Amino acid sequence: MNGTIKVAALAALLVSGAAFGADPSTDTADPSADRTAESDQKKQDEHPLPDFSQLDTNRDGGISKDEAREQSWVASRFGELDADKNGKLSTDEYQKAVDMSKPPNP
Ligand SMILES: [Ca+2]
Ligand SMILES: [Ca+2]
Repeated sequence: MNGTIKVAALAALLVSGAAFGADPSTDTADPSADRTAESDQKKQDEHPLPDFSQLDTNRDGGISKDEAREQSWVASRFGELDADKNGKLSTDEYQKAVDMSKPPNP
C-alpha cells in the first residue's frame, strides 16, 4: 500500500543524487566580467579634418554652419572659429580650425 510512495521517494532521491553527480565544474570564468573601462581614456585622438573644399559643398567660399554640421568637431566650435561672426568659416578661419585640431607641436 505504501509501496508507491517509497518508490517515489527513492526516485526523488536518485534524481537529486544524479543532479549532484552531474555538477558541472564552475571554473569557466566569464571573460566579459573582467572587462575594465581602460580604453575610456582614449578619446578622439585625432581629428582628421577634410579639405575646405570638401566641406564647402555649395562652393560659395565659406563653410556655413549647415556645411560644418558633418564635422562635429568643427560644428561644436563653430562660433569660436567664425572669428568675424559672419556665419561662415572662410578658408583662413577653417585653416585655424585645422591647426587647432592637430596636436600641439612638441
Ligand atoms: Ca558653403
Ligand atoms: Ca567667418
